[in-house]
Amino acid sequence: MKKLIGIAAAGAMLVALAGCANGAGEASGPKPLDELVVGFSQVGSESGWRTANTKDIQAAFEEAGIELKFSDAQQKQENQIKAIRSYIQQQVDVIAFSPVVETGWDAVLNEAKAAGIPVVLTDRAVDSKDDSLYESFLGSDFVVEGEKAGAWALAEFADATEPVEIIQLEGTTGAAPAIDRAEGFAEVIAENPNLQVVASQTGDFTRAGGKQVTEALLKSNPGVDLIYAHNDDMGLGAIEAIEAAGLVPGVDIKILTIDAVKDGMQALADGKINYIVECSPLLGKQLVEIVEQINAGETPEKRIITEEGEFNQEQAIEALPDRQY
Ligand code: GZL
Repeated sequence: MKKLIGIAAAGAMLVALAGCANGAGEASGPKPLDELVVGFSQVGSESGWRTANTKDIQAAFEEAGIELKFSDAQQKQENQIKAIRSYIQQQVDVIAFSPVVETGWDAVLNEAKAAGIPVVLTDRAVDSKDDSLYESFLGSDFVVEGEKAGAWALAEFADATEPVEIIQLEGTTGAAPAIDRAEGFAEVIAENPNLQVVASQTGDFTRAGGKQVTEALLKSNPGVDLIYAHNDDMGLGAIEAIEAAGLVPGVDIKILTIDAVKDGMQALADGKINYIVECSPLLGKQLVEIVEQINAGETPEKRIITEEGEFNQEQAIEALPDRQY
């Protein structure tokens, strides 16, 4: 029986990719863009990055004249699964989402596949072994972002003769950016055994989380030299905690973050953050292009990695006036 279901699901997906399925799994050929409906499940609104990402995606679909059904999961996987199931019920043409964590998606993605609805991953990845469950992944290479952060730390403390104590503020537990940014950073700093992560805890990508965790970890690690935060928002929370402790952020304790959203770049320009690795939230235009390709019966690239840079204080001062987010 299972085999039969598998064949039917595969058939439905093949039919669906020859232009968006009409929900009953029949190929209906390319639809006019103003008849397309896309269901999008967003992680939440936990950070400046997320706000910019949401705005950019909504604006891109508005501009393309494609209907976007949007749901905010408040960082809860069960809310994303509910939203995806609702989009399946509504027989949308494409489902796109940013998975809050890597695991636990196969069941609902198989339901979308059985319904003949193509799925696109944006921003974060899933750990599914079956990559037929999604058409494309569009987002950053978070391991590379961690490696870039590690390379700056190596250079910044190259002449250290004493151990360099590092506190790591992790993103959401189980989220691809948290897992990969930690992995890339650890790999690179291993080159200098003086650089030691003395404490690592999740601040859940929020400013409040970054502040709370930093307050606690400063007490148990008074000699910390560097805070490596997986995003600007937790780094901004760390600044508040450092100042509350009567210390000078960026001087007494250096701060290294990832994202490069406006508030983070302003803190970098002010010398309170020392270096930022960029992670672009501007995925809207490319997501629309992927949806248009699927609608036209074309096969999008499986993995589309966004271009991004890195900033020191001088570069932040220069970039700030034109910063889109
Ligand atoms: C990265 C994204 C992360 C950002 C955080 O692509 O998933 O989630 O780095 C955001 O700011 O909360």
